[in-house]
Amino acid sequence: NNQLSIPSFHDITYHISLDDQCARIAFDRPEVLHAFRPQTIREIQQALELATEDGRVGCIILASNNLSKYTPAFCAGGDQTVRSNDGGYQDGTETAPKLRVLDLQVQMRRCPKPIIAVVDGYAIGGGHILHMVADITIASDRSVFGQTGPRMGSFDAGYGSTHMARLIGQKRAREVWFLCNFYDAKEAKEMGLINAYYPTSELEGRVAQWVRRVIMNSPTAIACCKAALNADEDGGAGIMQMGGELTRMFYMSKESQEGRDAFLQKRAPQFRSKL
Ligand code: 1HA
Repeated sequence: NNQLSIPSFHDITYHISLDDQCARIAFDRPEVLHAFRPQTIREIQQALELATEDGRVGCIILASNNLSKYTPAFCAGGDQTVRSNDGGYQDGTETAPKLRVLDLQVQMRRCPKPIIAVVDGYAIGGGHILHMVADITIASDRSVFGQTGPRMGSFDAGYGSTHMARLIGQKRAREVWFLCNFYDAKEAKEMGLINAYYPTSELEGRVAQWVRRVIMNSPTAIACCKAALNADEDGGAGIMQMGGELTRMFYMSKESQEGRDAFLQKRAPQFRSKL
């Protein structure tokens, strides 16, 4: 019995759809446009780990739970009410101020399963970066994209800058950061920031179509494609990720298992390479 127990979350919701072999992690702070505090990020990290390890899950959705009485949003970035003067964000769950969202970005990149960001409304600041770091972004036509850091005293000089430039080009990335303009879904699609956008009423159904197409395909092939696409820009860390996928597959071969068995049986290995 490998049923995983799901912890109780406060700032997010976590669901698995067995029909679609899909986990849905959703921001659940609509009253602050899903701005994230350390607790929010910590919970997403836990949920992402659960989804990654759950053999029933082939695809992971990162979305938000909007309510009609609030402005629709995917995520309005770091919660500025818990931004400390000591170099990070700190709430009751954190013993020191940190930039925990950077760890989440790395976890999303290293997750071997495809992550689809579903953006319905504002994707701003650190929230905008999370959708960029996801593998695929599908948005509603009422979505708004942009960075605000240089306007309110912040910046992301990691993926938020370098990956953005890979997505939309150097000139456009400089415009996004230097001017802090906001862009609608049509502009975001033209720039290459998102894969597709649909009327809000159709979003859920369209996302389900994308998910069904993804889960039809080989999870190992997808994991290796993701690792290779990451390796192209992640340097040594990217090669490590791709190398890890290779090692995992090698461990499944008779040749590799002979090395382990010979060691355990204290004899010389008899390798028969099939290559
Ligand atoms: O740059 C980083 C990082 C860099 C390196 C490493 C780590 C990083 C981690 C995080 C970040 C950042 O995310 S910096 C960027 C932080 N985010 C922002 O600057 C966006 C702030 N929000 C807005 O500019 C506006 O809310 C909006 C343009 C998205 C929407 O405007 P609108 O429709 O007028 O709504 P608004 O009334 O402003 O927002 C609704 C409620 O949500 C407000 O609360 P209320 O007055 O009703 O009590 C508002 O204060 C709250 N809210 C929105 N965004 C945030 C927020 N509260 C806290 N933090 C927020 N980010």
